[in-house]
Amino acid sequence: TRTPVNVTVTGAAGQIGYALLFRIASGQLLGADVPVKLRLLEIPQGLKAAEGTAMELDDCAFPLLRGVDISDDPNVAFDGANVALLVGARPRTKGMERGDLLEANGGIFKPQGKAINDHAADDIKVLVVGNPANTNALIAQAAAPDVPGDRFTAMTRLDHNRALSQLAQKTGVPVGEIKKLTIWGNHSATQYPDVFHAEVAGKNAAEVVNDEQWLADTFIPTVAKRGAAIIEARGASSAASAANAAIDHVHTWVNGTDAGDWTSAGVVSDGSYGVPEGLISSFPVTAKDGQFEIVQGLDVNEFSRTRIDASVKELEEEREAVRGLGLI
Ligand code: NAX
Repeated sequence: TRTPVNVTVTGAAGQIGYALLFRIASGQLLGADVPVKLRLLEIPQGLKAAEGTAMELDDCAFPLLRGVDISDDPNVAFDGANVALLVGARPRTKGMERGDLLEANGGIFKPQGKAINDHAADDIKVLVVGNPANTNALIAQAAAPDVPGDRFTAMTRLDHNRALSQLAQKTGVPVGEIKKLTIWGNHSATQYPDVFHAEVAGKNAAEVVNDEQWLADTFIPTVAKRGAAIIEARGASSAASAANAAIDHVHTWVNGTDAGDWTSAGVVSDGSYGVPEGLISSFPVTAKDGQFEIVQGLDVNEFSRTRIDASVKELEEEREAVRGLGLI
C-alpha cells in the first residue's frame, strides 16, 4: 500500500476551500490510487468552520482519505507537506491601494514560505491561488531559499479553461478538440489569452476564427474580466471553477501533459520570450516527470508582443513594489 501524500490547503474554510477539499479527498487531485492526508490551515476565526468541513469529509467515507488535521500554525500545517495549495489570502477591500494589498498579503505569504522552507517534504510542490497570485508566489518563494525555486507556481489555469470554453463556443467544437492555447503574463486584467498557436480540431485557431477584431474586442476582455462577470451574476466570486482549475493544475504537474498539447501556468521565468528572469509569469508549459517546462521557440507576432509586454510590465511593477516593502 502506498504512503499517503500530504496535501496542505490554506484558507480551507473559505468558499474555494469548500469546493476543493472534497475533490482532493475523492482522488481527483492525484489519482484514484493515491491515498491522501489533508492538512488544513486557517486563521483562528476560520478554525471552527474548518472543523465543520472536516466533519463533512469524515461523513463522505472517502476510501483514499487517511486523515484531516486542522491548525492555525503554518509550521504545523506545512509539516511534511508534499503538495501545498495556498488559497487563503487578503482580499482587496474598499479604499485599499495596491501597495496596501501587497503588504497585507506579504504578511501571509512570507511566513508561509518560511514554514514551507523549514518543514515541508523535499518534493514539495506549491500552487498559489490567493491573489495577487503571481506576486504572492514570488514572496513565498523568496522566503524559502532551501526549496528549488521552480516548486513555486501561480494559478492561471482558470483563465486557461475560461479561454478554452470561449473559443469552443465561438468555433462550435467540443472543448476537448482545442489544443495549445496560452495564457501569458499576470493573473489579472492584463493577462493575455493567445490563440495564435492554438488548434481547433487540428486547424490553426486564429485562421479558423479569422476575426482579429473579435479577438481584441470580445475574446480577450471576456476572458480577462470573467471573474468580475461571475461576481456580478452570482453575487460571489468564482469558487467551484477556481477549485476545478487548482485540481487541473496540480494533476497536470504531477501526471504530465498529453503529447501534442500544452497548458498554462504561472512559473518562474528563465528569460524566455523576453520575460525578465525570476518573475513568476504565465507561459505555455508542458509537464513531465513532475516538472513544468516552458514551451520554447514559438513565434510571437506584433499583436501578441504588445499584450505580453503590458502584462509583464505589471508583474515587474509588482515585484518592484514588494521589493520596496522588503518582502523579497
Ligand atoms: P474566501 O474569503 O471565501 O476564503 C478565504 C479563506 O482564507 C477564509 O476562510 C480566511 O479565513 C482564510 N485565510 C485568510 N488568511 C489566511 C491565512 N493567513 N492563513 C490561512 N487561511 C487564511 O475566499 P475564496 O473565494 O475562497 O478565494 C480565495 C482566494 O482565491 C482569494 O484571494 C481570491 O482572490 C483568489 N482567487 C484566485 C483565482 C485564480 O485564478 N488565481 C480565481 C478565484 C479566486 O478569486
